[in-house]
Amino acid sequence: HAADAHRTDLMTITRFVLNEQSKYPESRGDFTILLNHIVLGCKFVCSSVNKGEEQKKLDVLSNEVFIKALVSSGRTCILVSEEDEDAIIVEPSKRGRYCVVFDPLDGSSNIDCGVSIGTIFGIYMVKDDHEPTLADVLQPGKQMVAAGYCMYGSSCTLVLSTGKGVNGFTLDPSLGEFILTHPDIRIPKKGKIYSVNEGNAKNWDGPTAKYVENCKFPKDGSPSKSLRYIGSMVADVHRTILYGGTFMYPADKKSPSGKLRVLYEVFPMSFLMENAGGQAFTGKQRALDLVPTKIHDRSPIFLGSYDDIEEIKALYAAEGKEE
Ligand code: P6P
Repeated sequence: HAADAHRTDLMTITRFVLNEQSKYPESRGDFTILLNHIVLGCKFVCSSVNKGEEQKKLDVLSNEVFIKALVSSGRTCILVSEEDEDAIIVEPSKRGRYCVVFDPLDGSSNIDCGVSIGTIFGIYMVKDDHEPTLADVLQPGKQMVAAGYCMYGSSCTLVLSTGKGVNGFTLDPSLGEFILTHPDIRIPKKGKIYSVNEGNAKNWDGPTAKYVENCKFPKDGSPSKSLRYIGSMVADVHRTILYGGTFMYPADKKSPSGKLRVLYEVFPMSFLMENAGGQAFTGKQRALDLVPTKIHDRSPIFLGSYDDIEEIKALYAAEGKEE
């Protein structure tokens, strides 16, 4: 009967978050309402991706759906989307205390060939109801109260952290609910996989080149690591958090700040990694300590298994000493 009990448990993402929030007497359920609107956006994108909508429309459609869902939640005051040059300041009558930074459809260039893509989001909370300004979102990632992604692939999986661990939920299309399927995700302490675009190798700096070399020709005689690179951040990060190893988008001579965006790619994935027992490093510092100066800033990123990232940090520290 255990399986049946589990089946009738119906731990939906809403119930799960309500349970979590009930530990905070002062919480008025605002976060749960906000999350429900993010979940609504994810359900819409999931059904559109599965209908095989073509990329152009889907990019724009997803962005509009998330903006409308977030504004109508009445719980947000600033939105930053990968698709919009400027931040969106929510009209006063609909304002709440949360700032949401998001990429509505990350990796969308992969849509037409069926590779998994995803929505990535991070949530900050403003302290009071002052007139919102960019300063409310130009905050280090460690100030986020929650972060997550929804991967649209063979199934639709939403992975979320509110700062106390990481949990995964899978959309049950017959119920239209995200059901808890991956409770308390912990990334393996060390992995056997590295994930990077080797096509950029000629432009890498010393420490990155050395780390990748060690993955392929281990000095300690251990087996070589496997290279897995999908080219869709949500898919590469999802594999990394479940199987272990590293995902890297390093700086290179052509792009000294790397390619990935701080607010809605680097910070949410770093927040999840740390909450799953892993690490996230920029090559210079802990990723979540970074203070963005502009809403579309980029940063190099090395994230994944705790011990593997330690190796990368040691290589950068050694380079620092050589200089
Ligand atoms: P490259 C997709 O375009 C994306 O923003 C991320 O999802 C992905 O990790 C990265 O860029 C891939 O970039 O340069 O390796 O094609």
